[in-house]
Parts: sequence; structure tokens; C-alpha cells
Amino acid sequence: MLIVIGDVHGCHDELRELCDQIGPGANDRIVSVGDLVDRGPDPVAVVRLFRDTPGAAAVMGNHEDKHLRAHRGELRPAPSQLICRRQAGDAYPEILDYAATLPPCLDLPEALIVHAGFEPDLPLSEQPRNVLLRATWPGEKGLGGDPQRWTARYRGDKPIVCGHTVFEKPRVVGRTFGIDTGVYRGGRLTALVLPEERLVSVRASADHWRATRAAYDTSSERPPGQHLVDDSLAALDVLLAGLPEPRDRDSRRALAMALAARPDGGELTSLAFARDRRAALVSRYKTSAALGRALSRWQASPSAREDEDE
Ligand SMILES: [Mn+2]
Repeated sequence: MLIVIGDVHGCHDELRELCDQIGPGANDRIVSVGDLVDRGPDPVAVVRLFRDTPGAAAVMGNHEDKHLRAHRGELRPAPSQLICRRQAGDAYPEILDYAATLPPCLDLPEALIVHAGFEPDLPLSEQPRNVLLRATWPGEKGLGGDPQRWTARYRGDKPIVCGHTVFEKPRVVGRTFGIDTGVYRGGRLTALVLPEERLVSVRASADHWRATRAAYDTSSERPPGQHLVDDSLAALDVLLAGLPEPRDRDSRRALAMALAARPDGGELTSLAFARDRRAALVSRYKTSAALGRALSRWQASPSAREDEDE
């Protein structure tokens, strides 16, 4: 069988528990949809498991890509990458080396594995990298709505399995399977077992990202004012917990931009758009002038979009 595992994000214990529950044999293969690292407690152990298990494989997630680009100096690392570096310590080069080997997608006999998205109108060889890794289509600036809207247009027979967008339960649309169930933030880690198309999940033992953030202070490594941005994004997470699915990066970014549009501070009315835009949530926010200025500077910086810790 083929066991496809959703975004692990350093949650090694849950990964072991999930594998134990499925009980793969010597001829079975384990494949990750990417985002093995960041936010969870043990990124090195997760990378080593995939690297060292015969028959295991992974596609590149946007988080692996961020580590590689930050290492090349193309990107300012977000807190989850800064923390991951410190968690890994001397073993950090193992993460970079493994990340560099990961393909942008895997076309297997049982399924097509991508991290985030797929353009049904294009052949595999012509898929834009930002579609595969981020579900961002050419010309989009990240406010395009539902990162999984492509699933409704997919007419192929071969299952497509992806992660990236967190859902409370696995999201099955036609022959597409979204299996990121947010283990890093206290959700579940989900696997899709093929060819029988069986979904298996284990519960997270804790809100790992909250604990990890609390354990590592990255403020000294951040540009001035960045802690205000980090705080606001953390606040957005709390607000978005009340939103209908999907609680995606676009909703978060829409809120961040709404906050940034009010550099004078004061009370703010912000709108977060859910997938179908009918389910818009209006919420009143108290924001400070300092936060507004920090967000404005951050939004204006060329790396702002990538710097966002999504
Ligand atoms: Mn992810």
C-alpha cells in the first residue's frame, strides 16, 4: 500500500503513532505531502524518518522551500524557520540537505502528490511552481480566495493528494484529497492509505506551535517592530479560529492588510473572507498606532508576503 501523510510540521510523536496504527509492511511506501518541518517540536527526527526509511519519499512543501531560500539569502526567515534552526542546532544542515532533494510533485502509480495545488488545465510538466507549492496562481497576489478551488475543476481519474490548507477533517472533492488537518496547532495528523482510499487520523497531543513559540524567543533575531507583526498574526489566528473552513492564509492576509490600512490605530472593523465569500466575518479590533505603523512598514517591504509565517 501507499501511505500518504499530511503536513507533519515537526510532530514526530504523532507521525510515529500514525504509522504504528497503520502498520506498514516491508513493501509499503510512506510519502509526505511536504511541510515536514517548522512549528512542531522535533523537525530533525521527522526529516530523518523520511530520509532513512526505505521506500519513503516527500514532495517539497512551502516550508522546506522557505528554508532553502532563506539559506540562499533570498528571503527573510519567519519565526517558524528561525525556531526550527535553533531546534535543529548542529543538525540543521541535514534539514537543508534533505529539503534540497525534494521534488515539486510526485507522479506515482496510485496518485499524484503535490503540496498545495494543481492546475487541471495544464500537463504536469507545465505546472507553475507557485501553484504546486503554494496554490498561488500566476498573477495572483495571494488574495485569490480558496486555495483549493482548483479541486472542483479536476476531472482526472488519478487521485491527487495535497496538504497546505488546514481543514478540521480531510477534505475530499471528487478525486482530490486535502489531508492537512493541522496537527501542529492541536488538530490531527492524517494519512490517506491507497489504493483503498482509507483515511486514518491521530489526534495531536498538544497545540505544538503555541508551545514552541513560547519556548523560543526570536525577538532579537527579528527586525525592529517585527514582534508587533508577529503578535498581530498570532491574534489573527485566534480570530480565525472562529471562522468557517477554510481558515487559510488568504483570510489571514486579508485581515493583516485590513489592520495595516489603519496606521492611526484605534478601533478597527475588519473583514475576513471565507472560501465562498458569503461567510464573511466582521469583527472589531482594537489596534495601537505602533502596531499600525509596524504593519504598514512590513506590508511595504518586498519580502512581506513570503515573510508571513503561513
Ligand atoms: Mn503546512
